[in-house]
Amino acid sequence: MKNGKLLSGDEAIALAAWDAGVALGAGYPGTPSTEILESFSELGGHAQWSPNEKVALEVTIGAAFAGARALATMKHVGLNVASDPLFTSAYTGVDAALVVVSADDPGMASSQNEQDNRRYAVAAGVPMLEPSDSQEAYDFTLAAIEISERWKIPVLLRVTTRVCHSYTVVHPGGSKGAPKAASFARDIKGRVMIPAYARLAHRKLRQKLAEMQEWNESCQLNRVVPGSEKLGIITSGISFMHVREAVPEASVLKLGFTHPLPMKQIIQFAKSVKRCLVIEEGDPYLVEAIRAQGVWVEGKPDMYRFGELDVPRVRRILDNDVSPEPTKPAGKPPQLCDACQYRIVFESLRKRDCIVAGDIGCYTLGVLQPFEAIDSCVCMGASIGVGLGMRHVLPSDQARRVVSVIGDSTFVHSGISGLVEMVYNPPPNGHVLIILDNATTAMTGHQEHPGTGRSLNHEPTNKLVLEDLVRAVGVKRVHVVEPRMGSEEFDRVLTECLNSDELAVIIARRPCILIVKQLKQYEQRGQNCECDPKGANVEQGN
Ligand SMILES: Cc1ncc(C[n+]2csc(CCOP(=O)(O)OP(=O)(O)O)c2C)c(N)n1
Repeated sequence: MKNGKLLSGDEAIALAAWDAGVALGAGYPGTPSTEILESFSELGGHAQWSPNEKVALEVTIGAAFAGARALATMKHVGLNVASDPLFTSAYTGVDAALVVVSADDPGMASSQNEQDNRRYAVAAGVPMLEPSDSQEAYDFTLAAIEISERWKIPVLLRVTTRVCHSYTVVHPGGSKGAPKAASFARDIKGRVMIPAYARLAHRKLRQKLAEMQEWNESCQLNRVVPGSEKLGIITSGISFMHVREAVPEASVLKLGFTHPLPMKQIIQFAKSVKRCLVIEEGDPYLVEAIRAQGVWVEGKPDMYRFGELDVPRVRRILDNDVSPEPTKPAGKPPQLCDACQYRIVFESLRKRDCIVAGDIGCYTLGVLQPFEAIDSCVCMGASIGVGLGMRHVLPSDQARRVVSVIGDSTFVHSGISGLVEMVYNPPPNGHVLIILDNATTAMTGHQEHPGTGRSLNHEPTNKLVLEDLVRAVGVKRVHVVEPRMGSEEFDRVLTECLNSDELAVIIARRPCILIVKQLKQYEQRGQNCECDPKGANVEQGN
């Protein structure tokens, strides 16, 4: 353990970014990625939460265009939001390193789906690295910086929950050269993606990928663990750890640089063993790519596509065991805190038998007993569009019961354009939107967002005042209400809005009970703390 540090994968990525002189880290919170930027900030790095992942990636693309090393972090579904700039930044390339961390959540410990973002590397045409533990999270972040600067291209660092949150020893060191000073160099054809320039850029991208593939054939990011000639396993990421424990005698080709794949090395390995199996979590990404080369390798039965792998599951795959798996004991279901103000909102919605288009955050727990007061939840921001769609087509007696419910961080993330839609295409009976403003991003561990008026490290910054924004968009009926036990006010306002046939926004404002103490500390530190639930002390952003 000499000189070693016990770090989570997220902390190791942050440390590598710090050691490599990354000038800017931007992201949007999301399990299991959140701690990367928080750790980077604690180390002294310039880290900031953006309103959403698309903006975070764009900000880091700008930094990398300007010659500074940059890091964008997000959970897997965040990359859906950021995919538009991702695809075209593969064409534009970058001047200094840009590392894009996609933290995937196989098994959905805390997500709405278990998409496998290795597919994004192929679709966007960006190189991808997949670490298996914290040491590799550190080393591969440095390698991603090196690759990014060598080929002038954003690199996807794809991690999963177990890598992000497990603690293993890291020996830091080996930084890939000092960063150069940021400086703008004009490159109009390379950066301005009008079709004439983009056509050239696409060809250049394919050329870079071909070169990287060749380099990958002999690079140190992939390695063979010698073993039995009877059984060979091709694997990557956390699955490598499970494989080593489940079958220590097998030969293993451990892939670290997983797009573009080192196909010659893979084929050579597959041919060197009697039985060759691919063990991978999630989609059959590796197995399909290898079989497309005309090489037969065994994959896993489809039942193991769902959820995380572990050592017993790897053993079952090896035995081709498709019998039902033992069921895990059910955990205690989550619930809203006893004193959570959302309880008042959901009781009121339930009482009125509202049809609730919901969203993602702590408040999604309103779907469970005793409320069962959420009727849909698709992705961040969808509550508004989905609610409007229902209002447009339902008969008016039902349409009038439709309410959209969204949290404050989620509203800023992707609800604002839904609000514009609400004003631009109002349904015949209007619509009611409730913004649950608890002054934080509670779900992911109480991160700041533009509506709190505090930056990532809780320092005061300009504040987005939600009611001003809603009015500016054109909503006339705007209520700011403090939901409190024993008070009828929220209930009364909701009834009024539902009966009005107008477009209405109710901002239910009361700080999350779990951060009341911190908010007081920020206030005492003379920071811009907006705790007044009625909005009486609302400070205009400047
Ligand atoms: C695209 C995307 N990014 C991030 C997340 C992770 N996430 C889910 S809800 C949420 C925000 C919750 O904050 P807020 O809307 O304020 O509700 P609260 O939890 O405070 O009630 C985040 C960051 C996600 N599910 N999808």
